[in-house]
Amino acid sequence: MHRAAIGRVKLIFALFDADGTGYLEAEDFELMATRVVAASPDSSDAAKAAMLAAFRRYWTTLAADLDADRDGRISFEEYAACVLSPERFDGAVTEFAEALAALGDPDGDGLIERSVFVALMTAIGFERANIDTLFDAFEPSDADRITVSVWVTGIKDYYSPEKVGIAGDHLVGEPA
Ligand SMILES: [Ca+2]
Ligand SMILES: [Ca+2]
Repeated sequence: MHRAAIGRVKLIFALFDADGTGYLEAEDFELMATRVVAASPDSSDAAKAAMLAAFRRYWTTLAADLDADRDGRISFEEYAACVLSPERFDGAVTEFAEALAALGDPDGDGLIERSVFVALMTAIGFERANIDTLFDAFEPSDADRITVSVWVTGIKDYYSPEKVGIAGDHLVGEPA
């Protein structure tokens, strides 16, 4: 696997371990869902509920497929196996991507302002400088907005181990 994909997997594991125990557990996903929803005060209750459901589905999908030793938590070694069969996570990742991007578009015009993007990505735990670089890589309009569909695609690319040279690699923050 390409180094960039390994970097993406390491970073997302570290961020999803929201409580810092060194393992992914159901509590991590509840905690992160709470943070992300709190960062989107203008979103509808339905959009917030969809985000929470997406986090929970993502966790149950990971737990069902990757918890090799069945201890109810996922170690990094267990998580890294997700790159071997990414197609098994397509549905959960798509639901997650669509729910997150929808939170970024509370007024439903299909566009996401930089400030909203930064708030959500900061809630997930990414570095501010990397968030801005990613937003720029999505080629925002003159009004500094990106489309919901560009972000959805960007999130799905991030989780695709075969993808190299993608915008999401800016999040990993290795020296250029
Ligand atoms: Ca944890
Ligand atoms: Ca385990």
